[in-house]
Amino acid sequence: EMDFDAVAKYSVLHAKPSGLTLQYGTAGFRTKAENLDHVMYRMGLLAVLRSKQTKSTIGVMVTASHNPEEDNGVKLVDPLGEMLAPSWEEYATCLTNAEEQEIQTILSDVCQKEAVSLHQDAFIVIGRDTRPSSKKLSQAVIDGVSVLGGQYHDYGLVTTPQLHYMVCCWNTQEHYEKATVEAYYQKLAKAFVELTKQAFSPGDSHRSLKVDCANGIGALKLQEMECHLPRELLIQMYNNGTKGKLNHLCGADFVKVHQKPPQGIEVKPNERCCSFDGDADRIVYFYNDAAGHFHLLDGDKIATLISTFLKELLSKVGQTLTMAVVQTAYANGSSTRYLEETMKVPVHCVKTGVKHLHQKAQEFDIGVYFEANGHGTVLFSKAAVEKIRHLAKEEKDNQKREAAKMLENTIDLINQTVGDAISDLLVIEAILALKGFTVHHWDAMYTDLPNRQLKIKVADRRVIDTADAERRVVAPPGLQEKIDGLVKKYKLSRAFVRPSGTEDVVRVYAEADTQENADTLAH
Ligand code: NG1
Ligand code: ZN
Repeated sequence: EMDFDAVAKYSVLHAKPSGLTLQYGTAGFRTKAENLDHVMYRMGLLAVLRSKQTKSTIGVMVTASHNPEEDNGVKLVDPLGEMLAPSWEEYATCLTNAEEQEIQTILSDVCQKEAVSLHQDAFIVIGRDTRPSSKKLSQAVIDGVSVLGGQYHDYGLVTTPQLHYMVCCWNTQEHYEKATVEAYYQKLAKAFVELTKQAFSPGDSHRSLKVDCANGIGALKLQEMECHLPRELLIQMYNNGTKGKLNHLCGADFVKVHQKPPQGIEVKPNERCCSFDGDADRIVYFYNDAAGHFHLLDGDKIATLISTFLKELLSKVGQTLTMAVVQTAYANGSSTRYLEETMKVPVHCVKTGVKHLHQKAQEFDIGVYFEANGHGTVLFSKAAVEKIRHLAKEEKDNQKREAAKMLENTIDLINQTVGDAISDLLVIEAILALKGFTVHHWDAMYTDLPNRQLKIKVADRRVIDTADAERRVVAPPGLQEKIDGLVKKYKLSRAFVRPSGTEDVVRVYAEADTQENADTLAH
């Protein structure tokens, strides 16, 4: 039975500001922190129902990722560490916008529709980023969980991908004892050391990497990770949160959108640098060349590096596992072309939002997915993992067995639940070390087409409707024809518009043969 009196009593303590409506978007709820207390409480309630229904541990992460420090947000994490199922996103929106007296009815409706058995136990794991508002907001989540009799574990300060990983551990019988942040570091460090065994030889000079931590949680957690890593990898951290403001003039989103280095870090020519975002689920690399020109190595470059590496290993192992790269419309046209034509790797384009990429990537033995903004990971099918583990142990041919072992360590180094800046960093550093690549070698795999992204405020962004993985507008009528007309004026050009799922803006993307043309086309 649900204790409706208690639900009602606590709902008053977490009152909804009147007139406020919010939507569970691509990354959960996001808005100014002061408007989120009731959302947190209600997501605590909903997480309990989802946990009872799935008979699994559910995660609740309090963060607004790359958004300003004054913002915050919350998302629910489903049993295997993946994003919340779409039907439940609707319940989340409905519950969040309900008036206090409607809450009970909505909870009852969800229980009925989803056949939630109320006597089932519920277990919720909670995490939060370093925003000043996050502690109090996560306490509101705990209130919601507790009022419905749910049990919980509060991981406190963790990166978003760490929380996803914990949820997955709790729900995988054999692994639930590994549901600690310390075990996460140990697993990654072990895989990294074994994977890079052949790369670092004694007496080698250090491979150094400068990391812009966006003044966020990534700084704390990378510091903890670093204690477990071999000394050959020299990580220097900047924007560690002791001075600057979260995501302000720094972080992966800033670097990607502005196409320039973050503040707070001195970038010497040809030095390899990277930026995390505010909750450390995104990473982009960058460097300045000898002439002082800035080069960005975004999610597309990362996907290319990783898929090239995996393809080489697969051919050494002599296995015909299916592999594909999944991108969105924001992927640079050059990357798609390079993957398809030079690497002969199939590429699929899906709608923006991690859940769409994740879902598509699950269709292959090995599915590499990255958004251009640096969010991504690699998924290995259960069958592929079993095959690779078997070969790594039993294969008689030395070379094949060694390649299988490297694949096995790569699998262990990757956080398959969601994009993870720390794990991605280690995968990239391992591959660069093994290949003896400088950041310039990596960058030279292909040359990005000049591009521009803009965001525009309109009265109602929902009037824009798109099709074909958001690459074409179907409403309002006439808009696509206008875009087509403009695109025709430039060489190597492409452009599209779509309403953002996380901000009240319309996003415009354009690429063309020169930066000037890309800019003019976008504008
Ligand atoms: P929206 O606001 O729907 O474009 C943005 C990013 C997505 C994804 C989500 C979730 C771009 C163009 N869009 O979505 O890729 O990361 O935020 O954080 O980068
Ligand atoms: Zn993020």
